[in-house]
Amino acid sequence: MIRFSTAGESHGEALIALVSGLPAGVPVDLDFVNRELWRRQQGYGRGGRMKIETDKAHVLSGVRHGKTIGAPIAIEIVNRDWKNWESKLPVEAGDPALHQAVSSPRPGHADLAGALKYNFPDARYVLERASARESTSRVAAGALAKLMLKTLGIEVASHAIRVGRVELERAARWEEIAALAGRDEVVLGCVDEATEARMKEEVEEAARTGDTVGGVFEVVVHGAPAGLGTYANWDERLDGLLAWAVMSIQAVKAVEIGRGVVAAESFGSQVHDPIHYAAEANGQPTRFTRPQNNAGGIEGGVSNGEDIVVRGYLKPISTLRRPLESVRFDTREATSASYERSDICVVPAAGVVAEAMVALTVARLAQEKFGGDSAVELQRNFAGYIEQIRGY
Ligand code: EPS
Repeated sequence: MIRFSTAGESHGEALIALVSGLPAGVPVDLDFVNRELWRRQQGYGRGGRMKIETDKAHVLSGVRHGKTIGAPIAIEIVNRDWKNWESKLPVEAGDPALHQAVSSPRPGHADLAGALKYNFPDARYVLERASARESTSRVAAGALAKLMLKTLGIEVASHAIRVGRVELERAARWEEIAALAGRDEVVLGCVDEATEARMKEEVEEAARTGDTVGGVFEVVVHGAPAGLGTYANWDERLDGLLAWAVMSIQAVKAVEIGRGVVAAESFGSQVHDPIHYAAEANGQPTRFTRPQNNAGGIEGGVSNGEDIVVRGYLKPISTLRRPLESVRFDTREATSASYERSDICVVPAAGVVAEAMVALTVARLAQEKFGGDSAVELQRNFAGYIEQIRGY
């Protein structure tokens, strides 16, 4: 079963992703992995750090001759910024005079809670690990999960549906969302050009005023069969697992499955997706069809064969150029929060991170259901199940 963990600090030497449990024989396209890392760095409103970094996956183990071998995969992504921090954040004791303290905590960031918890005199070490730079490792791990899912015909994509006050007011088709990943210039990752232009204005306003702006991204899983996850146990429900995975992303403050938020203020007759029956449904291996997908492809904690739809709600980044009120750690005097540099908006980048987290979750549940130590075995088991559903 896929498991993964990450290591590394924002201004340390490198970030690490350790992924184990992938079956042997999954083709690993390094250009694809690096393209995913590139996508995470894009978007209008990203900060100065993205001009320094060109994230590249250096695979140390578990992949030979372009395929997984069933052994743990270690990936290193070097921090180019490290050369500016080597003496300030040494592994050895180093020179305390070079320590670059984060002297007043930023409201909304982990700074204060982290310093209290770990008994640090300032927030330097807190931000080093709490920073969303860690999400680079998640994207590398998620790219491997996507490559495994691809062998089963399952794809994952994302798009921006809100930046600040600007919302996408029409439905987006899967083809439009999937096509965004092929764009060589990412603005805000919205399928609608006019809406994207208004989203850009929202970011411009925040930039002008020294502020930051949040938003909402939507992740869609296309081609997943009915039957992933289960209602049998609370901790095996697909919706619960996806919510956990997406909520764990830095700056995500709410997660929605399908139209969950609107559903809460609607009557049941307006919300639930009618069930129809057709001899053949869009080439999908089911004959039950749904004219709409408010459930986001999950009913009772189980995938129902429709696209799986997960939304993440992002707070505005908590590092503001026009800092908020804070207090000095050392003297307890009132001051403004520390500021080095920051992003203004990260909605499309967070969508890429969420794709990774969703892909890792769906890949794990697919492995749980279909098993297999090799890609061949996994695909055979998967095909057998699809055949079963087709004959239902
Ligand atoms: C990030 C790199 C960081 C931040 C950002 C995410 O780089 P630096 O701190 O050197 O500017 O830009 O981190 C945060 C949003 C945060 O709150 O810490 C990245 O690679 O995504």
